[in-house]
Amino acid sequence: MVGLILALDVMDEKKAFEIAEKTAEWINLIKVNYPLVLSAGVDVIKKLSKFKKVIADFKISDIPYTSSLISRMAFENGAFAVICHGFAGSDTLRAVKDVAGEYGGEVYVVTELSSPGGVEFLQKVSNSIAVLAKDIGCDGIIAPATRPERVRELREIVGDLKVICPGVGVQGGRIEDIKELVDYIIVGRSIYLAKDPKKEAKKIYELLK
Ligand code: BMP
Repeated sequence: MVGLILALDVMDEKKAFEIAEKTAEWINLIKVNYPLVLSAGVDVIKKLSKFKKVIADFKISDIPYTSSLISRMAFENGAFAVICHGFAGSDTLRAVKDVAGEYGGEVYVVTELSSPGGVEFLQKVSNSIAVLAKDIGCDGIIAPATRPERVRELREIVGDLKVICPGVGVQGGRIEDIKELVDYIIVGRSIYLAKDPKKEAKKIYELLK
């Protein structure tokens, strides 16, 4: 079955806990990004980990040294995985992977963004990024639910690496178009902006069966 990752891009810690608690039964993992970490502090990762394991989506894309410091912050504070940008290159990916290895953590690599701008630059190199992620031994890639044909091609490249797809719901991606190709989907606004986040998470969970 495809897993459901809740993207908790809210700015208020209390609200984040509320939604995590309400939806915990129907989600597999939580993903935090800058909006929550910058407003609540990096220890929010540890606090949320009591509900589900947390992926730190810092889209790491700096020089290797700085990237390794960012990765260490994520893992020291309880993350089980980090997300980095593949365009930063093999040295950065290796640096992030080395740090992850010290913590038994995982590394996921963005290929092309799910937003329209993802085709402007990233799409031209996203197949090569997927090859790199596989060669370096990362745990998986982030691929765009908004472009199922690209998810198919990227899946073929990475084989049994995990494929995680954001872009379902508000961005226009549809579960039925990618379900057979992916390991996890990431859903944010459709759940945390819903009147009843628990009901919405359950609805999405059922669609993933
Ligand atoms: P939403 O379901 O509200 O569109 O949120 C999607 C989440 O996935 C956001 O946290 C966003 O940063 C992330 N994301 C994305 O939407 N597209 C990508 O290509 C990569 C991402 O990490």
